[in-house]
Amino acid sequence: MSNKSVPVKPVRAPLAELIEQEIPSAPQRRVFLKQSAALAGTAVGAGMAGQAAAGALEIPASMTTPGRPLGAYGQPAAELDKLQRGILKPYGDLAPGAGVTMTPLEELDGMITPNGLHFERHHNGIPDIKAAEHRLVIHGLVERNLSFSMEALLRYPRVSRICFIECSGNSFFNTFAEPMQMSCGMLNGLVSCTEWTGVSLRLLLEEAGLKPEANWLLAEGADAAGMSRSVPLAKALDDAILALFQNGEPIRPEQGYPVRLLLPGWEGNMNVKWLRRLKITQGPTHTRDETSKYTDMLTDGSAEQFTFPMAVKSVITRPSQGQTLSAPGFYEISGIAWSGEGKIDRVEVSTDNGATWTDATLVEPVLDKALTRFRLPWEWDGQATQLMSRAHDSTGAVQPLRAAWKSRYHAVNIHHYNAIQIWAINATGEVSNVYA
Ligand SMILES: Nc1nc2c(c(=O)[nH]1)N[C@H]1C(S)=C(S)[C@@H](COP(=O)(O)O)O[C@H]1N2
Ligand SMILES: [Mo]
Repeated sequence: MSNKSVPVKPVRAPLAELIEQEIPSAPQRRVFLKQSAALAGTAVGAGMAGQAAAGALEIPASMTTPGRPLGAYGQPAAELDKLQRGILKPYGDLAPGAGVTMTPLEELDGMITPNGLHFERHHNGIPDIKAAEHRLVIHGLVERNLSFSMEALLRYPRVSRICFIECSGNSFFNTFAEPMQMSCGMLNGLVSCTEWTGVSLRLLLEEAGLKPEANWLLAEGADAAGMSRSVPLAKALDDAILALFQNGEPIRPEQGYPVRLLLPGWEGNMNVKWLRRLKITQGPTHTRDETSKYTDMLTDGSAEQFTFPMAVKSVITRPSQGQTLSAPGFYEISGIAWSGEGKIDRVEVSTDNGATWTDATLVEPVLDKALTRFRLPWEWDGQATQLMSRAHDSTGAVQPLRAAWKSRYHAVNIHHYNAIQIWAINATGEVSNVYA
C-alpha cells in the first residue's frame, strides 16, 4: 500500500481482526499493514487477533500445490454441502413425488435464485420428458389448431423477464396456532426469482387466431398429476411467457422442462409446468386444481376462488430464525420484498418491537413482480428485541399484521398468507419466530 492516505472516514471500528506484522504476499511487492487498536475493548480481544494474524501470514497450501482439474459443469464449494433446499413430503413413501422443496432464503443474497435452489412444488413427481418428443398444442376457440415441436418453438423471437414465482401455500406454517421454530427458508421459501426467457404467449395466440367468444384458456401439464388451471385471456395476452430458459440455461426438469407457462406475479400453481395443451375457452373450466384446491376458506365458511395475483409481502432473511448474533454491535438487516400487483415502493423495518419504523434501502434494480432486496444498517445494543419488515407496493397495498390476515380467513385456510414475519432476538443473540 502506498503512503497516500485514504480520504474516507471509517463509519465504525473494523469488524476484521488487526494485523501488525509484515505480510509476505507477492514476492515482488511488500505489504505492510498497521492499524490503530480500534477494536481494543470489544469482543475480539488481542489474543484472538494475534492468532488470526499468524494464520493470515502463512502461505496456504493452495498456493504451493496445483488446484483441481477443470470441470464441465460448475458446482458450489465442496464445503457448502448443506446449502440445500429443505424437503417436505407430506405423504412420505405413499407419493414420494408429491410435496415441496424450499429455497434456503437465509443462505442467499441478491434478488436472483440459483437454478439448483429454486423452490419446487410437484403434485405427482417430475416427469422425464424428452424435448424431441414433446408437443405443445393450442386448440379450442381458435381459427386453427396448432401443434408446436420444441424445435419450432425455439425458432420464435424470444422475450426475457426477471420475476418471482410464489406458491400460494407459502408461509403456511405461520398460519398455525403456535409459531414454528424453523429457518426463514423452511417458513417462507416457497418463493424464488429467476430470469425467464421464452416466447410471448400473445404471439402464438395471434397465430392460432382467437374466435370472438374466446375469453379464457385451460393450461394442462404433461405430468402424472395432469395439473390444469384456467387463465383469463387478458393475462395470457398481457405478459404470459412460454418459458424455455431459466437464468440463461434451459429450464430444469423441476421447473417444467422443456416448456412451462409463466404468468408473472400470479399464484405459483397457475404457472403450469411441462405444458402440453392450451385450450381456448369461453369461461373457466373449473378443474380439480381450482375447485377442491387453491381456494381460500373465509370466516363464514364460504370460499374465494381465483385469487390470482400474489399480494405484497416481505421477509427479513438476515438475521433470521436459527441464527445467533455473536456480540452487540453492527449488523446489516437484509431481506426480500415482492408483490404480484406491481413494484415494491417501500420497505419499512422495525428493530424495536414495532414501536418505530425506518425505511430500508431498496437495492436496484427494483423490478415489477420481481424480488426486491432491501438493506438497513443496524447497531444491536445487546438487549432482547423484535425485528420485522413491512412492504408497500406500487398500488398502495401494505403488508398486514398476522392478526389482521387471520381475521379475514377461516382457521383452516393456509393459502395466500402475506402477513408480517417477526423475528425475536433474545439477550444472548438467538433469533426465533414469534407472533405479535
Ligand atoms: N404440471 C404441473 N405444473 C405445476 C405443478 C405441478 O405439480 N404440475 N405445481 C404447481 C405449483 S402448486 C407451483 S407453486 C409451481 C411451482 O413451480 P416450481 O416448482 O418451478 O417452483 O408450479 C405449478 N405448476
Ligand atoms: Mo403451489
